[in-house]
Amino acid sequence: MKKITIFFIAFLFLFISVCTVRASYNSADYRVGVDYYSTSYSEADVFIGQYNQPAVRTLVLSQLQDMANAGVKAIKTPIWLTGPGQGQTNLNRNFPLSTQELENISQYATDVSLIRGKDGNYLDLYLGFGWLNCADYHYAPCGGGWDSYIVPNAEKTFDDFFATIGNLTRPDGKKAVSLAYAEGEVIIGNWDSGAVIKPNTDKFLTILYPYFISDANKYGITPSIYFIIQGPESKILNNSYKNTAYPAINNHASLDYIYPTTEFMRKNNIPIPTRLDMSIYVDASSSGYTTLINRVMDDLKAVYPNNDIGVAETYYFQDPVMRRQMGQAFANRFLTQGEPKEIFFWPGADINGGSAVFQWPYDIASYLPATPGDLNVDGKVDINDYSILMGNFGKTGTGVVGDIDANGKVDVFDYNILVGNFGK
Ligand SMILES: [Ca+2]
Ligand SMILES: [Ca+2]
Repeated sequence: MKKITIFFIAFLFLFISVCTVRASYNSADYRVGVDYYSTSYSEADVFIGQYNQPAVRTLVLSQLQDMANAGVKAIKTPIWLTGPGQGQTNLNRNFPLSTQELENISQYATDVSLIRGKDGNYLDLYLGFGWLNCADYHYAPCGGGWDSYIVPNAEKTFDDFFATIGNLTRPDGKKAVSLAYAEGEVIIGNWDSGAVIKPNTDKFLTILYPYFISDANKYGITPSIYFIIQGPESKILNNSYKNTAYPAINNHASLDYIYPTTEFMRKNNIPIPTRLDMSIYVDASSSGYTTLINRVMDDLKAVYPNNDIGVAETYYFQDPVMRRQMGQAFANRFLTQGEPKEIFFWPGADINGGSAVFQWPYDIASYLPATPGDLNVDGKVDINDYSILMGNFGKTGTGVVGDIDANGKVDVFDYNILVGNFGK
């Protein structure tokens, strides 16, 4: 009798576990993209200004196809406004954009729109502006400052840009450029010293961003800006964080830049993008990226329960182990919780001290969802993963390695997933 009961309970357990294996987020719906602006890691090879050179265009096209073949779903390309007369390097673009630059952007968007991925999908293309030198609205150093220089040149830039790319469509009828960012990493707020972190961001959001939105809407292109989450593990995991000005982010230190910014937008009736996009540059020391990324996503979910999340930029570590850990931390979070829906990594010399030499092609696989149960993210589910799971069996908490279904405990449900994928 006893034996039968135990057998029955075990059977019931297995039955329930089969019925509840993971939340139903499909790995095919997860979108990995690249912040792609240069044909190498170097700013010297930023391509948009040289796109009318056949050799540059050919190289860009082959790299785009490589990325699409590797599973990339979207490309995000920044355009840095700087000039005129600012020593036109490959990075710097005129402000407003020149006719040649607009032609290059149009040709590039058209070219991207014809590239298909391995699933037959067309690539989504996002374009966004960066603001440097004369175009740097934070300090408005040129030609009479904000009102007589920044505003008219920015408005002309937006008008010309949307008139150039606004009507381009892909073969499937969708927009060649589906989303445009007016600016990235916007911050309303002060340093601890009291100085404003990014001066004139309030003016940008109240004057220029509504103009940008209006232009984008004329063409049915999604207008957006993105925010930033950054900091060391000691900040992100600080459970005694208090913010007297914004108590809504008490114990959510990761939101110390984004929340004051969205509050400013809300109070000034500036549309907040329905999908909140942001750079996520957090630095693990001892806890690892799974814990850190889960914490950031938990903070976002607690404070912005109704918004989808997109990661506009994150690290492309030179170290392949770290790279895979962070890529998998995002992918696993999507598979279990449905967010973030999309991440872009930023390959560039500004990461890890500027001496990085990245081999082409980019390591896309580390960012794509791995087989559930591949706990040490080495590309296969084997005895090593089994040992990790057994070592953590019974442990509870957020982001414990082995909690494959992210229900807060390493248990028989996780065991069944791992065993079911053993050898894959
Ligand atoms: Ca493994
Ligand atoms: Ca579990």
